[in-house]
Amino acid sequence: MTHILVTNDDGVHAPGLPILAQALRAEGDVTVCVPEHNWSAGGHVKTMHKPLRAWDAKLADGSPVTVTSGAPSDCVALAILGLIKKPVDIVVSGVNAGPNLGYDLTYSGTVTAAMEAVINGAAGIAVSMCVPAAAAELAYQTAAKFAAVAVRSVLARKLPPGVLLNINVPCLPEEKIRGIRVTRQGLRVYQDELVTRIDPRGKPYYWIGGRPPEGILEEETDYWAVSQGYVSITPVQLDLTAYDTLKAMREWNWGEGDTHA
Ligand SMILES: [Mn+2]
Repeated sequence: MTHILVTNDDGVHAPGLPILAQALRAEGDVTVCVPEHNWSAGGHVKTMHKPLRAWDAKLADGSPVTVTSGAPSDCVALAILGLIKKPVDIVVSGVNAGPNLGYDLTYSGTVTAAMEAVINGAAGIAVSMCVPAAAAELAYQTAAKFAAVAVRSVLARKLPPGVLLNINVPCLPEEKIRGIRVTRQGLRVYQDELVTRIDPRGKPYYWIGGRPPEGILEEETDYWAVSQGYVSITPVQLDLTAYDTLKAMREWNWGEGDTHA
């Protein structure tokens, strides 16, 4: 039977977590291993300079969960390297409270957990929901349903090595969702600004604040798809090489070091 590891970056109390785990129980054996607190925008972490702890707990619905003191990517590594005894076939990370579009991927704990899966030889799927609304339980269920669809497709078709799926689901009632769009990564526009304040001892401290990011509405991108009411599924590769630039750079003059001439 397929063994599915469910993790997230919003921590053990995230509303999307038990909903995702429950939806995936129809697809295989589900083990849940998550961070104890919220790591959103925590990026890809490998904890190397302090020990990690892990303990058993229960999710809000009473189902078992292994909680760790590490990051989402640590949870995946811990589980696959032996904390969870049964070999992991596929890691599903989410359902994240908020989208992971465009350059968000480089910040995302949700997506980097799926990257860690791929690095460790399992399949990886990240699932995010676009707007974390207060009464979003139904929307989480819709997102979890699409995660199950993606798990079935990935198990049937297999992804190439080094490739994971990044899924974003609009926060809409299921009947309003127009279907699945396979997309490319789009462009985010961040509106960050530095907020400087003074602490009670008279020293400055800083927040990176600003309005929520927007995006460029280019067709067939992740940002475009969710803005049009589609579920966006983007295949993402861990090979970050800029191939067009690589080709061009071999034509540059590298002086005495040139081996391409
Ligand atoms: Mn998050």
